[in-house]
Amino acid sequence: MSGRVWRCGSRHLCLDRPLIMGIVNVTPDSFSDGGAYADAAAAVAHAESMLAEGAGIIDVGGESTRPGAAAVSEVTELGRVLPVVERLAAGVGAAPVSIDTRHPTVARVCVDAGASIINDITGFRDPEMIEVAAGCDAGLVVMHMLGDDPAAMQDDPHYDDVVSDVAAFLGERVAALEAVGVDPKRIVVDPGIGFGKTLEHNLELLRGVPAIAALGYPVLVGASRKRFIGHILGEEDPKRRVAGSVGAAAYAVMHGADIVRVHDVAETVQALRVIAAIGR
Ligand code: HH2
Repeated sequence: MSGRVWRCGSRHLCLDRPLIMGIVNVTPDSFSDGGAYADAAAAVAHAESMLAEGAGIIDVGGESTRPGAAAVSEVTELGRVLPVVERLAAGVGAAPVSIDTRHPTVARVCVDAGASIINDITGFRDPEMIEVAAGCDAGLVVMHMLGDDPAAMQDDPHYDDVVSDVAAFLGERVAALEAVGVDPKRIVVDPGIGFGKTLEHNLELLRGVPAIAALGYPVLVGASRKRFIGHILGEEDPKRRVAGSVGAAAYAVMHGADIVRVHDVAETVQALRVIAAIGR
């Protein structure tokens, strides 16, 4: 193992090879798989099959953040994700579980229940989220979202220069975490594909992965099945954007992403294995 590791509680995830984060949306309304895994047993079974296919992390979310999705209370969100986190974290030789939430109580309870990573789409802007991060040892995904309201983020997004604006935001959020004593080795940054971005912003951010990586933290990219892929392909149905998503993940990895967050694990594993074989 090289020196490149992501510290997530007692785990040290090796970043010598790209890691795949498999998505489990325990929601009725996620943009591409809403309702499919809303029940805990279905969500756990889906996670187990993604692990068997080669996912190194399972990301569990209980709130859809697609533009226009209904906000959910913390109680509802916790009721969705906690049984899934508990069951996955208790599995023998369990893979790391990430909790995808912007709500401090949900993050804290799930870490206590065994989640090793907090994935906050608002980049730990909430002071209570910073407290939760400082009070635990979990890995942290610090993501960029334009503004703080997913319902409004796609209303005419503007940047001076999207790559440098996003990098500056991520640098500032990481500094806020380190200022309260968070170990930099716990931190991963994410440009937040689709979170307050036009098609061209998303493409610039993918091209800009090396500039995001220059911040000095591992980079996570989540492009899977997103609308920009639909725009490029003229494909309305997110489930029919798999090959396009694999293309985006492959591009991201070839330009320095360490972790890709995906719905389609088996297909992404295939692509990354071929890229690794050629690269060697
Ligand atoms: N994208 C989504 C949710 N969480 N977390 C990170 N770190 N990066 C991302 O790009 C990201 C994320 C949105 O995708 P999905 O979970 O599939 O949809 P929904 O928000 O509708 O549940």
